[in-house]
Amino acid sequence: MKILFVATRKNVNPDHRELYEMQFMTEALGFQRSILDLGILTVAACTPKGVDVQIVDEYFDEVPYDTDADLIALSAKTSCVTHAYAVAARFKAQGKPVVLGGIHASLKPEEALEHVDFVVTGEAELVWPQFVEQFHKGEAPRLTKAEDFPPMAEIPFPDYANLDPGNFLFHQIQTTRGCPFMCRFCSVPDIAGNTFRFKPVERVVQEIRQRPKAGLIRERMKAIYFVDDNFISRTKYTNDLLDALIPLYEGGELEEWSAETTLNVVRDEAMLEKFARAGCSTLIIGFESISEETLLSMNKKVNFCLSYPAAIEKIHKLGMAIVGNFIVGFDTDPISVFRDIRDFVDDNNILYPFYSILTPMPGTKLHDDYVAEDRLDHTDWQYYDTRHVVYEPKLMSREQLMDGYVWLYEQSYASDRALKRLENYWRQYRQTQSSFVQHAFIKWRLRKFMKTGSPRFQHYLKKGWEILKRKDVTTDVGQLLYYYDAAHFCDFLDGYRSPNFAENARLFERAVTVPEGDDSRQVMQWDTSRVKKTEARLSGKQAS
Ligand code: B12
Ligand code: SF4
Repeated sequence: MKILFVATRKNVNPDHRELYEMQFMTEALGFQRSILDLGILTVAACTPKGVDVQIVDEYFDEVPYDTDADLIALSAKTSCVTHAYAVAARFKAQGKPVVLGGIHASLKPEEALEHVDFVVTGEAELVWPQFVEQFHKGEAPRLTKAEDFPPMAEIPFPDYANLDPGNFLFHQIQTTRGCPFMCRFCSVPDIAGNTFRFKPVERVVQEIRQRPKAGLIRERMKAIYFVDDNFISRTKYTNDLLDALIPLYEGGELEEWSAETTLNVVRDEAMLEKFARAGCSTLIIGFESISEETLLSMNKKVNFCLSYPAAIEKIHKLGMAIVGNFIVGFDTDPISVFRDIRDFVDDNNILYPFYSILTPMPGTKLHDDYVAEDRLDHTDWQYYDTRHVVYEPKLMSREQLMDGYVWLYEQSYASDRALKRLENYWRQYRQTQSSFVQHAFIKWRLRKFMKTGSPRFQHYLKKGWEILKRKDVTTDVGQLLYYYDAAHFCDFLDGYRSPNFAENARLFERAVTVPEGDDSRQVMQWDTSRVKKTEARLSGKQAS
């Protein structure tokens, strides 16, 4: 028996972009893709021995519709499910049975069954081997539900057998699953459960050691991405893990890495120092909003640990950069939100802001609220990708939300102020300078892009390179390359501007942050008594 696993593309149109795909940067460095689909590689690894496994990643290869496989296995998050259904339809038309698993099918199994022959919900480790055997005997039920979470020690290492490690930039590793917090916009507690589960530290170490290597030079360009929802799940576990990572990093067995954490990471300074010593170069942090009212209305109380600026400063001082996730379009977001976030990012030298449009994903409390209020424009899932507006916001128009999102990216990445932020960051915090060889290599790789993109991008390319030549700052060509990538992404985003973009942009600049007499949206006020006040005010609001 043979199973073909297909990791489907998010965007079927190759001209469409996502910032996290880092298309420009990966191409410049000679990789084909930034990040793989860890889910499908993990399911492939759970397949019983004796079954032939072929994995095709649509980002690297065409889907082989003429395959001799007996079963086609697909995985999809909500925003890619529309295309996954189309791929399934083509296979089904040829009489090939298709099974779909992953996040979207787990949240919407009945819908998925209208498009595929079989659906397997939940984490695959325990149920997939059983499903494959039943399928082999012709006895597989159309819907199989994983009733339990698998023991973390038994999660197999992802199956990289078919994949050339020289083709992808980030090697992904998961150390924990689940999250006990209940942020209204987030699918994680529903999907992965509301308690933390931990992979034994020794198994993580083994997974790091056994990862497929791309050769000496390419391996040095790669980085590890810990995909946990919250890397600082439990202090004891995180400390143990960091203690194990430090010797790996110091011994050259682990390259620089990034991880997602909450802002609480700064609370324990000794632990924060261990992050830096273990090779963490970038912390990915869900700030989500700079308004306490918004955070409370979304139940993101985990962010009320310290003032944002103080927390950011602590991370920067240890030489780590920040990917700051911000969401726009909350009901409490006034039109000034775009300028306020932009200024906050610049003032605090957040190196890599990542902006999303609020999207009520299925399975979240937010989704239930929008359905109850009949506020969703549609459920065409391909647009549930945080890059499209799928509802009418309360304090601005749909068009302004879209323009504000595009404007934020432009301001933060494709403007002179973006390069200024990069320069400020380098001046204040960068400790090591990239080498002459790295500069020369990237310059050589960039030569084919020198005449591409908009005039704005061209100006940016030149200006960035000038800063790199400066002797008075500690520069990093890799970070500049990321800025080029994001500025290139902005060229693509320009296609989403409304005809009123210029007018809206003027409005964003001028908008009043705090309406007179209302200090509830004062930004960066995070002391406990204040939070309590806001909480009481909000519950009063809800009660009335
Ligand atoms: C790492 C990550 C990313 C990475 C890598 C994504 C990728 N292609 O793998 C990047 C940064 C690129 C990313 C991007 C996005 N992400 Co993301 N991401 C995650 C994160 C933190 C971990 C995912 C992961 O690797 N898990 C580890 C693997 C092993 O788990 P898994 O994929 O779920 O697979 C298991 C099961 O689902 C099942 N399974 C999976 N496939 C199959 C197939 C079959 C046949 C079977 C039987 C079973 C099965 O078995 C697997 C093993 O147990 C999750 C949070 C989470 N806990 O899931 C969010 C998450 C998946 N992302 C989310 C979102 C919203 C996005 C973006 C839209 C964000 C954006 N602003 O652009 C994009 C969309 C990406 C896309 N369309 O592919 C949401 C998805 C919600 C939803 N309903 O789809 C999540 C759940 C986060 C959240 N807070 O809600 N993401
Ligand atoms: S947003 Fe982060 S902290 Fe909140 S529930 Fe999701 S994973 Fe947990």
